[in-house]
Amino acid sequence: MDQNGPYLSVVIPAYNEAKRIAPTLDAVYTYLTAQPYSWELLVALDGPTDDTLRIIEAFAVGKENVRWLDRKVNQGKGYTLREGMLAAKGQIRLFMDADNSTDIAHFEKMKPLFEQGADVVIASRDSKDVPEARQAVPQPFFKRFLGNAGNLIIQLLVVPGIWDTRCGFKAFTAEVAEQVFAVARMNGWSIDDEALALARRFGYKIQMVAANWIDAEGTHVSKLDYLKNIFEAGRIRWNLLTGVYGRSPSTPESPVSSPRSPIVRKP
Ligand SMILES: Nc1nc2c(ncn2[C@@H]2O[C@H](COP(=O)(O)OP(=O)(O)OP(=O)(O)O)[C@@H](O)[C@H]2O)c(=O)[nH]1
Ligand SMILES: [Mg+2]
Repeated sequence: MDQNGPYLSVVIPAYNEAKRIAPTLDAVYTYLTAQPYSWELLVALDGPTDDTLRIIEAFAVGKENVRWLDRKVNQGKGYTLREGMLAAKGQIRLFMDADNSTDIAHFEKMKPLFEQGADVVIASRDSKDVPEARQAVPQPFFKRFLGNAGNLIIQLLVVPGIWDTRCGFKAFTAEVAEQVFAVARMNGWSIDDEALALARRFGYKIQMVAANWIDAEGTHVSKLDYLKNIFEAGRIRWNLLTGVYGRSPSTPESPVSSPRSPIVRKP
């Protein structure tokens, strides 16, 4: 492992994924072991109440590039993702969903963009963002409808010009990840919108690749979350307006005290 850390860190925020995570870990591990570059796989947990941790412990045995962190108390995708993206050591830090709904091979479209100097590359499921984007297995109608409605407010307040800010497959250079996730504050689903708004606020460009989305059975998103998204978009806008995040990475008015207690690595 090169002293600047591995080339790629794959971070998977996961909560109660006993039914979905094992095939994803297999697919990601198989893909990464076939790559010419160095890598690590980091699962970010926050106190799953099902078998998720035992499945990861069993999977990680004898695999040196596979580790996890466990915050023990459920705080939300955002909170745990921040921890994961700051604990990761990769020069490129990619986060993806535990249900592999945008599979790891999509990184192949991102890698050349990073080689050309990209700061942030995200996958989009919306053909208004990237014409080739498609939902091979579309999300249920209510999710698409509420998601699109929510997106209009997110574009208005937080991330103009991006029609799908929520596809669980986004990559950042280490420099951007360190700055964005150190000051981000959203503990829930709005972390994706906040991270994109912060990357822009700090002067970084966001590039997009087409997702071939295969919606997986099961979701942690409740109908109430769609309402929460609107309030959180307002909070992010307010934080941006009132300088909570600062204008540049080095001057956040009030850095978030992210409790970085020691990471639970492999026993
Ligand atoms: N650590 C942690 N991860 C979470 C939490 N809630 C959701 N996640 C993870 O976030 C990822 C996305 O969750 P899903 O339930 O697949 O959400 P989804 O319905 O696909 O949402 P969309 O991607 O917007 O369609 C998965 O890896 C989840 O395990 C949480 O409270 N804590
Ligand atoms: Mg999903």
